[in-house]
Amino acid sequence: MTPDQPPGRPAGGLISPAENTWCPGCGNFSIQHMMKSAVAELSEEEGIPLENFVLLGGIGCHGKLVDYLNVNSFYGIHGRSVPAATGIRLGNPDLKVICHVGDGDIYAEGLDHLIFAAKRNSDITVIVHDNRVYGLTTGQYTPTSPEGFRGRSTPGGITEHPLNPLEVMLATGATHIARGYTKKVRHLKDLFKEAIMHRGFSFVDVLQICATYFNLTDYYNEHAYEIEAGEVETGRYESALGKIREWDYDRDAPIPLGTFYSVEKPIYEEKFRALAAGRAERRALVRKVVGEWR
Ligand SMILES: Cc1ncc(C[n+]2csc(CCOP(=O)(O)OP(=O)(O)O)c2C)c(N)n1
Ligand code: SF4
Repeated sequence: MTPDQPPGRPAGGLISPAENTWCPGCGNFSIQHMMKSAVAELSEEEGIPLENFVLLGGIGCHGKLVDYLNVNSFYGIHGRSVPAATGIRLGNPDLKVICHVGDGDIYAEGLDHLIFAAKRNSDITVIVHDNRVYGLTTGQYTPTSPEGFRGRSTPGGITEHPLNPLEVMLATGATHIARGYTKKVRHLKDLFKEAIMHRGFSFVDVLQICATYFNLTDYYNEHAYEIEAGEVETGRYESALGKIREWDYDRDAPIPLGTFYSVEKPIYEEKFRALAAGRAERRALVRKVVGEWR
């Protein structure tokens, strides 16, 4: 962000001048523009200064988003941006910390970090660009690729069943769980805003079109539908689980989009700070030890 942008006001300059190298038709464009709009609108509506948004990227096509938006940002290593996000949020409670991760990045290399951030109810937002393929490395299968998927590393088709990431998140303690689709952009923006404003661990799996290695546009257009108000009781675990299980990322079935689960619970960063408060002696000792190693 440039220093002359006034805090708290959406700026036209939220798209950075970095050269964009995504393929034509890539769903990442929708995510980029809807995140830009979500940040700008939340800044205006909620009075959040633009410099209080922090984006983290994983490694892959998805991660480039953090270069393309003119907002404070940080690249994690492959699958490891989530613990860095928790650290940033722990260090500064005023920040809105948003991770943009890939399905290979976070459901394979980084799954442990995702699970533990959800378990802790860390007050961060995780947006998964779920194109169900490793895009940047040219088309290998990921944990959400459907059974039989023929990719560069599996020309005979994979013999594994995909995992349902929403079910994993519900089981491990995420307090806000949603799914969007890159062809339903207004809906996607609303999901982003809701997730960012949720207090606690919020998770949005975005069905993202990879135009080059796994283009599921026709399939999603035919199967995806928006959940209507009252169709799921978002405060009730069993109701959310029933809706989440309508589609298992494999079989032919209607694909619900929207918010499945949203509850308030104490957040990790506050509990941790409360624990550390009043331990001045210990903090001084830590500083002394760190100082000796400098
Ligand atoms: C630990 C580690 N393993 C493998 C790689 C190589 N690598 C870089 S990007 C990538 C695939 C990224 O796929 P995904 O997370 O699905 O993101 P996409 O490119 O589809 O957005 C891999 C395997 C790496 N950088 N680090
Ligand atoms: S390979 Fe797929 S995910 Fe990567 S930029 Fe191209 S269309 Fe997008």
